Amino acid sequence: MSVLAYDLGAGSGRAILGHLNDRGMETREIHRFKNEPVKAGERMYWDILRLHHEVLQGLSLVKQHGEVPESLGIDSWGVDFGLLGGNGELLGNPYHYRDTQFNGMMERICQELSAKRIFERTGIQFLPFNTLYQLATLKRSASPLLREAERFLMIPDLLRYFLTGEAVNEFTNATTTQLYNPVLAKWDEELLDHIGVSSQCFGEVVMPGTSVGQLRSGIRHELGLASIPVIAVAEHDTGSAVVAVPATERAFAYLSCGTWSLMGTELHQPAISAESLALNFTNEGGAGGTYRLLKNIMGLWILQESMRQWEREGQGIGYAALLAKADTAPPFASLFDPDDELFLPAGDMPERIRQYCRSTGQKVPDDQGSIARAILESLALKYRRVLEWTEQLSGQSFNGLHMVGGGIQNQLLCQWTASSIGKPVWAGPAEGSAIGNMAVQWMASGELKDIWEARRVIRDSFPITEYEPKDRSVWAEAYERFLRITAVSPPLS
Ligand code: LFR
Repeated sequence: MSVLAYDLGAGSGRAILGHLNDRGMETREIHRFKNEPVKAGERMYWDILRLHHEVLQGLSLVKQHGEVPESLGIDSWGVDFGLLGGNGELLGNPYHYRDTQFNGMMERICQELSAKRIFERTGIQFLPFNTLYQLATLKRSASPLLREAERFLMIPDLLRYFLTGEAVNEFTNATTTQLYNPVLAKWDEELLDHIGVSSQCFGEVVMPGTSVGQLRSGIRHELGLASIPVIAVAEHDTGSAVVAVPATERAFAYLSCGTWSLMGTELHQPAISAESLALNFTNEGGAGGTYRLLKNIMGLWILQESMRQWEREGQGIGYAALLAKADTAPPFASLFDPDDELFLPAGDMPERIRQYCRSTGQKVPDDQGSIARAILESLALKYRRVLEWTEQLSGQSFNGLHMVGGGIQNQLLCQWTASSIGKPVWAGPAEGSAIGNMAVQWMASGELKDIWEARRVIRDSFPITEYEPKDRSVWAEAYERFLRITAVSPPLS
């Protein structure tokens, strides 16, 4: 039985067809497209209509391949949204979470309400771009969008709405807003009241696996397609990725590695405590009654954005060539905290890294290889810090780390991560989010019993590469230095 998964990342999107039979799962990429943010004036937007167009394009390619999927699902990054007006039309273009208009709002709202109160109501980590702060910014700048808005939809909700005409909010993504109360199992009226946004805009929240409509007839006729049920999967890409972690043990640690690095473990209820607040961990909703106790780490964004900067300067370099240079650059010459807020907005990353190194009295990396090496080593060292915190918070100890997502194609990063944490890394599958997206569709149709059967089938269907730690003492020494340089302390303590 085949299903179609759309997985939209911050840089690109893909449509992947999955087949499930006695031999396991097989995937076939049908369509891959860019997802480039667009700057207009002072604002940074997502090109949402282009994304809708690419979704339709995917459907038409599926038809050309002679395939008829039994269902489809869409997952994407979290926090961002569109607003519908009274006539059901999209108001404006969704803002990109890295738009600088939201700067400073998290601090303001935390001062007004206290971080503790917000965390107790949501269990969600404090990131300056959470929907809570985006909406507060729009409200306080008297955005006309909020005056007209009647319906709030997250990015996959919105794309699903374009396909089906049904406006429904999905649970995993809803939790990323920091406006959803997992204890009360509903949108948090107190937080919405505080920022002055009407709770009327926020609809019913459905669980992953819910069937939420059929392709609208206009689309079916235009593309000559049969009716296809649209499933609300774990629509937050990280939620889908964690479904696809091929773990055997119930207590496992993962690192979902793409533009962001998301590291943590899976629980059955949110861990809302003074400790998780102090370490700024999150409790995002997952599929099958799970929660992800995890922390965002800035991830390969810093490397990707460095490559874009070099491109702008006419010094563009390919990924493989850059990693080869990083491999031969001097080790541990310059270390930095990837989660310093310096690295959040788009811009000249190599210069920001140099600035960080200057101000911490380190060697200033001047060539591409040294910069790439500094990024990858600093990420690997930060992973150790966050893995230790995950163990501390969850009271578990892990004998290795599962890495999923496109970032695992970076073998240097996988190896250095294993060396840094002193434990094996199991890397795979690379298309974690798309595969988790499919798994939820098969769970919805009863083809897969539950998340653990899904994980077993995934483990048997896709290659997993094991990396063993190397150079333990060198990495242990570097870690001590990393801790001193970055003085990595809980952001909210
Ligand atoms: C990863 C991700 C993270 C979220 C960030 C912004 O793609 O979904 O989980 O914190 O993007 O939405």
